[in-house]
Amino acid sequence: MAKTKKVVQLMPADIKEELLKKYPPKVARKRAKQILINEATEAEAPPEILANVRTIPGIITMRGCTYAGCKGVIMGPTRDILNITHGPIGCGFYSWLTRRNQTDASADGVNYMPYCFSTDMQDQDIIFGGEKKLAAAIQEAYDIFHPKGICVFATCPVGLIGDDIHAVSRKMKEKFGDCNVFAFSCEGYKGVSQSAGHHIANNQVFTNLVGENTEPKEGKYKINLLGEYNIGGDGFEIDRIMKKCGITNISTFSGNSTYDQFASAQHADLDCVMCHRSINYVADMLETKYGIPWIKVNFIGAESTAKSLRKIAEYFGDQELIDRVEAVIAEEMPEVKAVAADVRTRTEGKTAMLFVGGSRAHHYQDLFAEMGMKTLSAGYEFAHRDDYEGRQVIPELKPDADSRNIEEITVEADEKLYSPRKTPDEFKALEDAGFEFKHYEGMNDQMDKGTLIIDDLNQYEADKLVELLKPDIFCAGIKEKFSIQKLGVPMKQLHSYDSGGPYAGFKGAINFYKEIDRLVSSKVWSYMKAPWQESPELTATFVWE
Ligand code: CFM
Repeated sequence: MAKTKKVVQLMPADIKEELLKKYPPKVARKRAKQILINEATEAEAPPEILANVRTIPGIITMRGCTYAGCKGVIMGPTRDILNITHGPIGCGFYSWLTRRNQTDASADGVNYMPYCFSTDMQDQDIIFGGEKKLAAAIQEAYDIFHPKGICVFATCPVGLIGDDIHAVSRKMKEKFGDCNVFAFSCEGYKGVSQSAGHHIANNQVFTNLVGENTEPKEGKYKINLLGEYNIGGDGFEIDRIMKKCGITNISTFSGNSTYDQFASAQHADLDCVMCHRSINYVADMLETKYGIPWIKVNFIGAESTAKSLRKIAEYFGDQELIDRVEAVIAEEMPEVKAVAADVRTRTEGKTAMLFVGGSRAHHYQDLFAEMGMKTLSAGYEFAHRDDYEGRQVIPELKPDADSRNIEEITVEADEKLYSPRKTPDEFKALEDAGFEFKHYEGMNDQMDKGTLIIDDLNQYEADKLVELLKPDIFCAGIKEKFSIQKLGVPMKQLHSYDSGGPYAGFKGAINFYKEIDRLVSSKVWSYMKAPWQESPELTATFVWE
């Protein structure tokens, strides 16, 4: 795309029509429900978005699979649980170390992150069954490493041939006696996206691990950080700030996490949920079983970080903590503000598009706003309606054949371990003062009227959107990176952060401002022209055109 002047006067409805124009009618009808013109600020009933449904075959989606959500996202960042992929080697290899979830093994030196464990299934295993091979792999891993826990992950062929990975794991667990072995039926095709894999992983962790360590944990203000995966060291920066405030993080689900952290989660007095999509139901289960209340937090953006810290302090209600949090904010903010003021001279008024996973397309809008940048369009790959429209829609969500495929576990209050963290009066006083428990307003609420919110954006639509709206930066993942850059627009990966980060917390905000400033101020991509853009040698039309 040649460098073009910005003459974007298109109405959102025109853009939507333009995106749908090339589709066959049936496809267009379905996609139309996933492309929303945001009117939530004025309309009486905010429009509904279609989300968490299967991608239409043939469309090049940005999504990943259920195995990716289970093994890669939730269990991948754990450092002392040994994760074995039961399947052909590709699934293990491509889910190994590509997500940039960082670990620090300095405490005890145990870190399985650099290893890729796979049963390396071959044709004969698919034909005759792979259970023996799996048992041998678990045995070998145990003999070499003696880990506290071994997790087994099913890939597509395992489900198709019917290997009973749970029975094998149970047998090995009994045999070892000192190693917790459990498995996940997270075949790639099991759900519509990686979101199903999160659910499968979290259910098993909750059932097989949480609550196991009954030894009390030290700390005056004890929290769990749920849904933080330490991409590019985000979790390290959040931990640094927590420590400075005197808040004890008992367990992070699951960035740089350990077996013992999961096993001790019930000792926390507050659950703080970062990524709502991947874990909100665990927060609910922890509350039901142990009595730990939960709040939504966001450490992406300096202002959001400050707000989240204040919220935690308000919950504990201790003046000492409230003062400490204010002191930390006062100490950290001046540098953040100085960098923001500098970059703003170049970033103010610039525009962004964000199409990421199930949470970041929302959270990162705060960082862009701090730089004076406007989000033109955004969407999630695999979030559910509540991540767009807010948690109040949860009772309306109807289960379909795909969601019914994912186990829902029922949790009850633990006879011994359940204890309410505050009295009903204390809860009421907090709520009367405007404190919100279990609250997430979703992405749409924050976005301007008339912006386009698009679920499960695909490659065709991404290219079209960029062509029509010409944002100053496009944020998505590696699959989108090069096609966007070829359109002359800078692209920032918000999954892996390219090679950057951390972007969470105060120091992270500074890193992000500088990185985005560098990207939007550079003209290099707009100077490029691919040979076929100058002299196309082949043109074609679709059969239905
Ligand atoms: Fe949550 Fe994530 Fe995300 Fe996610 Fe992910 Fe990720 Fe993501 Mo990539 S858990 S939903 S499945 S915040 S790997 S750390 S960046 S798509 S927006």
